[in-house]
Amino acid sequence: MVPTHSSLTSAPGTQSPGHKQGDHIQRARVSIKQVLKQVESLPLPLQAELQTELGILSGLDLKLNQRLLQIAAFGFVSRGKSAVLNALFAEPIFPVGPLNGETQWPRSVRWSPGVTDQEIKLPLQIELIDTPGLDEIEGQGRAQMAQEIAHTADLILFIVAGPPTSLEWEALKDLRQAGRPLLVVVNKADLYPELDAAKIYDRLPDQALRKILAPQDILLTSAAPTPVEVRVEWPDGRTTTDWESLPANINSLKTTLLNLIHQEGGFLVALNTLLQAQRVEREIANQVQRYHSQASKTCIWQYARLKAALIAVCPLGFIDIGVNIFADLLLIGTLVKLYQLPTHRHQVNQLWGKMLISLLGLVLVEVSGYLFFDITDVLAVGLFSWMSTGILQGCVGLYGSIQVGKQTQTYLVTGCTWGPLGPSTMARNILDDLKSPMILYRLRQELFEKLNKL
Ligand SMILES: Nc1nc2c(ncn2[C@@H]2O[C@H](COP(=O)(O)OP(=O)(O)O)[C@@H](O)[C@H]2O)c(=O)[nH]1
Ligand SMILES: [Mg+2]
Repeated sequence: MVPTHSSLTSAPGTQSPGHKQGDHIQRARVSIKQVLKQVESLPLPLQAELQTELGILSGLDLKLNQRLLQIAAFGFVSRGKSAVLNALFAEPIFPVGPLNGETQWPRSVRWSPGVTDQEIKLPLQIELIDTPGLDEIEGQGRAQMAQEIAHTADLILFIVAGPPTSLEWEALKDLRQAGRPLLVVVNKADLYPELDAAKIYDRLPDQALRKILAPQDILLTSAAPTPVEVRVEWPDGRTTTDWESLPANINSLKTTLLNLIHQEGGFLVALNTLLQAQRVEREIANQVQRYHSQASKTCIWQYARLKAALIAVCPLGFIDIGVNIFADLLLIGTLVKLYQLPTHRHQVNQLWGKMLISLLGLVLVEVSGYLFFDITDVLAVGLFSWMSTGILQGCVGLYGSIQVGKQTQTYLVTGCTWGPLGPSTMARNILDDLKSPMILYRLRQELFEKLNKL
């Protein structure tokens, strides 16, 4: 049997999916609040430059507070995107028409499905977003708009009319880059009586799409079926013809959406918000780095020169090694204080690795210096040898400190989202909680890889 989105149950003794979802939304809020607080501790001129990022973070906080799940409809022109959303909304809220360009700009509306069943009482608010046809917007603008909305949306409905064309599969592959769960809505099913969702799935041209789509993610709908001609026979014997409009048939889509929202809507909202927060925090860290670039360069050079000078003049190897360790630790501490970004264990090994290499380089020079000094001492050129060894030790110390300083910058910028309350850590916790056959579970591996890349 093909698992459906509704076949999820929590094992006895474990937390119910509803509870977990609520917890993740709360934790995501804490994480975003922490990033906002962190920005408040930055120098005022820098805060003034971060207004866009602050605006996005406040928007994300609001989204979590409202528990708002955003569902965006994408597809080529005239496939029935607006009609499908209207049918879900049960009112003609978005303009529908046979002409191109009825929907010029993305538009959104809050959707409260009339759910009476207590079992599937929705824990979230839902927003439906209508978009212009992917083939209606010109070139670069189209790709950019699609990616922007796709990155904001928590769930994407890709709407086609009848069997998808190869161009539509290509467009779907592009949308897939956003890393959001997808449902393929095959609309205008009334015009294609032979349509079969399983056959459409079998014809999926791309392995990457097959990885994230399951057969149950392909849904047939007739959002605005073509009226049918009916013959009316009057009591007086006259016969006339009339056009009768048929009701929309979007039951499979509605049921799938409601079950999906109930079973994993909270995960979708929390995860998407955290992924956006992660990108914003990363951008903030980049700006912090740019703001402090001169000060950090000066700091690295000062420590490196001081360390090099001390190592060069000090004749005792064990003191050189002590100075090396102490100066590198001091440099790291000063940079951490300067950047005021949260520190964490993520990638810290690479930093210790650089420190170790800096130390080993010096030890190597110390040891070879002693050997060389002993031999040349016998040859009575000791003073020259001692000086040149000192200079070499100083150079190695200088180089080591510059490397440690650079690695500290990378460590602070690339990993600031990995603190205990950081968006990356929180997002990873959500990924750990996903179970098959959740729609998000299919994206799990890919999202793990994306997270770890940052
Ligand atoms: N036969 C049929 N026509 C539909 C269906 N859904 C939408 N349409 C028609 O397709 C045309 C384009 O619909 P619209 O929602 O504006 O498409 P959009 O450009 O993708 O938003 C309109 O004339 C609709 O009446 C459907 O399920 N069956
Ligand atoms: Mg439209």
